[in-house]
Order: sequence, then C-alpha cells, then structure tokens
Amino acid sequence: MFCIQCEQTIRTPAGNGCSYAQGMCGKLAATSDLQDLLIYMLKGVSAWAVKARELGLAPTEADTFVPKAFFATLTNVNFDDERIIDYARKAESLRNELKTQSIEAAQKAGIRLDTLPDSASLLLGTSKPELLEQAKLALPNLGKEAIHEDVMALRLLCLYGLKGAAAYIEHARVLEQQSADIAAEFHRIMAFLGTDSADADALFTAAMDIGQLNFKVMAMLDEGETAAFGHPEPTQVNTKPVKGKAILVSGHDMKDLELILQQTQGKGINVYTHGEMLPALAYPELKKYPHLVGNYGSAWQNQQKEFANFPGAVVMTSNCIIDPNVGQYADRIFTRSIVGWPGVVHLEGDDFSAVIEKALSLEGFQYDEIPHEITIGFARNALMAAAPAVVENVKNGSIRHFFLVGGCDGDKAERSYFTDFAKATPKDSLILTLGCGKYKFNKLEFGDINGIPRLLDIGQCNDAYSAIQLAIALSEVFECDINALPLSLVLSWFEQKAIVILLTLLSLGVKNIRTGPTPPAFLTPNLLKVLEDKFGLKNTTTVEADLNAILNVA
Ligand code: FSO
Ligand code: SF4
Repeated sequence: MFCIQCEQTIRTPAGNGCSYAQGMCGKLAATSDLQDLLIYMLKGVSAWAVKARELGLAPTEADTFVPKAFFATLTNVNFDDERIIDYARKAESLRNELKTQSIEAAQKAGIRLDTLPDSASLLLGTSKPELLEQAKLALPNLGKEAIHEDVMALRLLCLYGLKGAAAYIEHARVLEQQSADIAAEFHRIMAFLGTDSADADALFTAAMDIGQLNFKVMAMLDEGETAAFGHPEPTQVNTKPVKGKAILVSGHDMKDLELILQQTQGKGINVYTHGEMLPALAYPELKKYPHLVGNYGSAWQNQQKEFANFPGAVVMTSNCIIDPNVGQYADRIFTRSIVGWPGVVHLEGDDFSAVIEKALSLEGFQYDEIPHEITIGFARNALMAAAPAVVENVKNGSIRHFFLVGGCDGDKAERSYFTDFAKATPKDSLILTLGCGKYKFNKLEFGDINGIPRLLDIGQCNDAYSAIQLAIALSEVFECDINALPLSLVLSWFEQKAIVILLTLLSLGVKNIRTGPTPPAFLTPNLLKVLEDKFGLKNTTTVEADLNAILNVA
C-alpha cells in the first residue's frame, strides 16, 4: 500500500506515507490497494466520458457515479473491501458501455478516436487476489524512482484535491443539484490525471482548475442546502443530553437527517447531531422538528468514546468514520451512502426503520443534563444581515480584525494550537469558524462587540463558500482587494476536503493563509516554497509569533 493523503499519515526520516500493513487510520493494505484500483478504473471511465461528450453523447450515469465512488476513497470513509470491489466492477461496466457507445458514435461521424491510457481498457480479474495483483498498477506513487519528486507531489495534490471536490459534488447531488458543465470539467481533470502527466506546469494549472471547479461546486451545494432547508439563522443549540430514546446523526448529509426526523416523528425518540452535522440545527426546515433536541459530543476523532457512551443508535452519513469495534458499538451504528465498515449494517434507500427499531430497543438517556447552549447559524445570509453593523463597527474602530479559524479537527496534541489561537485573539476581533475544527473552541465564551457575537459559526467545511462571500462583500464595501482586508485565515487541515478548499482559496487569489498543524506530507520542500512565494502560504508556528505577525502586518 501507499497512501499519503491525510494529515495523520506516517512520517519517518526514511520516507513519508502509510506504506506497510495498515495506515494510521486503520485502513488495511488490501483496502488501500483496492481503493487505488478503483481510482484507476474511475480515471478510465472519465477518459471515455470526455470522449462521449465530445461526440455529443450525455454520459449522465458516469457524471453521478465517478464522483460518488471517488468519495468512497477519502480518508475515514469506506473500509469495506467488498463495497470497494463492487464500485470497481461498476466502473468497469460503465466504462465499457461508454466505450461501445463512443466507438459507435465516432464510426457514424467518421471520426478517428485517439488512443486512451490503459485505465480506459483494463479488464478486471475475477477474484480478489487477482484484483490485488492488478492494483499494483495503480499505486499512486508508481514508478516514483523515475519521476521528479515535485511532479509526484503535484500529481498527488491534484489527485487529493479532486477527491475533495468529488465529495462535494456528491453532497450536492444528494440535494438534487447537478451540472453538466461541472461534470464535464471534473471528467476532464480526472482523465488528465489518468495520463500520468509529468508536465509540472500542466499539473499546477490543473491544481488551480480544481480549486476553481470546487468554488462552483460549493456554490451548487450551498444552493442545494438553502433550497432544501432554507437559510441558516442564528440559533441557540443545547449541547447536553435530554432524557429519552435517542438517535445520533453524524457526517455531512442533511438529507439523511431530514428523513430520520420525518420518520421518527411521534415515536418518542430524540435526535441529536454530531460532528459536522451540528450546523443542521440552524436550518429552518430542520430545526422546526421539536425532537431535534441538540448536538451531542464533538468532532469525528472523539467518536469512539462519544458513540460508546451514547445510549442509542448512530448513523454515519459521510466522513469521518473510525473503527466501531473499539468502543463496542458496531451493532448499533449504521452507515449510509459511500460510508462503509465491514460487518456494520449499511442502509440504502430512504427507509430508516432499522435505525428506529435499534434506538427503541436501547435504553436512551435516563435523565436530563443541565443544558449548555452555544450559538450557531452564521452562514451567508445571516452574515450579510449582520454586515452593515459589522462595517459600522469596523469604521468606528470597535472591530480591528477578522480571523477565520477552522477546518478539520484531529487528535494530535499540537492541534491545541487552534484552541490557544482562538483564545488569544484580541477582544476587538471577530472569529469566524467552520468545519469540525470549530470544536476546538466552540463551547468557550468569547463575548460580543456591541451586540455582535465574537465567535461566528458559519457551518460545515463546505460553508467556506459563505466565508468567501462575506470577504467579497466586505472588500466591496471597503473598496479594496480581499487581501487588503483586516482578515486572516488560520486553517486546520486533516483530509482531502480541506485540500480542495485550500486550492479554492488559492485559485481565488487569497493570500497569506496559515495552515497547520503540519504541512501535507505529500508536498515537497520545493513545492511548499513555490506556494509560499506565490501565495504567501505558511505553516502555523506558535500562537504568539503568528498573532504578532498577523496584527503587525494588518
Ligand atoms: Fe471534519 Fe472529517 Fe468537514 Fe472533513 S468531519 S474532517 S474536512 O471530513 O469534512 O470538517
Ligand atoms: Fe494513512 Fe491517512 Fe491514508 Fe489512512 S488515509 S492510510 S492515515 S495517509
């Protein structure tokens, strides 16, 4: 196996990356290899989807399937070999269909098709050992000895960035948002990656194209979420348990949460959000359900303890899942969509009765805990509503600086940087936050500035879109470039959604972003230097040094 896609990857002086029997996330070598083979096959589907489009065909099934199956290979998403193999076989049959249709269409039109990479024609073996043998072709660092390390780093940056965009494409699709233009651009880049290009400039351009693509995807997802559930509004959320039977919904997929809320009405079950589902509590069409009682627990990395202590059923709608056997709750956790863990019940379709039955069979919370409320719901609309007051306070000197502190959470001790950073921000500054990284400080008290809460929770990681909209609006009011605003981004990263959000920000020209706790291990010192020179991208150092640097510069 070779996997280096997330922040917790194994780093050794001899070489970085998870490359032995198992990754740090628990992914076994066979699973990792099968995921590589799946990605290889998906590149082949995309190559034919590009051809099909050129020939006037509409590869709509590939438009849906490729991003969805690609999502299954993100960190902490799917550990189930059989499901990965099913995706690979589906990719093969879809690719073969597209190939046949494209060849026919080309013959009719008298067009000669150029040769496509091997992934466009590989026939999968019938047994798992055969597939594992074929997976050797698909290792992401295949032939690394002969490839310049910066080229390899750029390939991985593109691969992991596009993976993040694929996840958001699938999140948008669930909310009935799809775009043929976005799909075409996605396949174009995926097919390009399938060519194993060694052209550093072309790869760098592709990385920026992925960022631009993802900006459109986040806009589409924002449209899907607000059309389905209304605009988030500032909302007080209880973070303590309430007496009664219980279901906990984690991950990002709010459509699943809505289905669960509908199907649990009148059943005496309380529904809680966990991790990245917290922002759902601010959407009018979700918060209207009285049995959506609050948020339980914190970010994904604490789930083994939090799910173990939760006396009800748990639904994992998307990333990030970790081994449920450790906390002995594998018999009461359910996976959805692209998520998978061997032996855990996977639910397809809209029927959650298995979850409801499980919740009813469990004891639930025996008593109410004293409520602790936090405020959420400052996405695009609420931020824009607050913008005039914010502008006024900037003009009269009450607000000196804006910080966007957020991203992914994780369990490394160094991540306390983000708690300390938020705590150390000056009292005349606002802190915008998003992603599960917010749990590092979202239960702390930050007070307000003339009635404006100092801590503004924008939402999920993809709601970076709202933060960008606010920055654009402020730059228009103050008639300056985004980079001239008193705004600093301090982002925690963990997995590939964060990589693509970073690429989005860079492709929009946002400069001087700080990321931590460590630089991606797949980037080389040269490439990090290029990113620093071009975009002012820096790694976090110490809270004191970073804050001094930021505030002196501003
Ligand atoms: Fe967190 Fe996991 Fe949203 Fe990520 S739950 S780490 S960036 O998948 O998706 O912030
Ligand atoms: Fe290692 Fe991260 Fe890959 Fe898991 S996802 S194998 S921890 S690099």
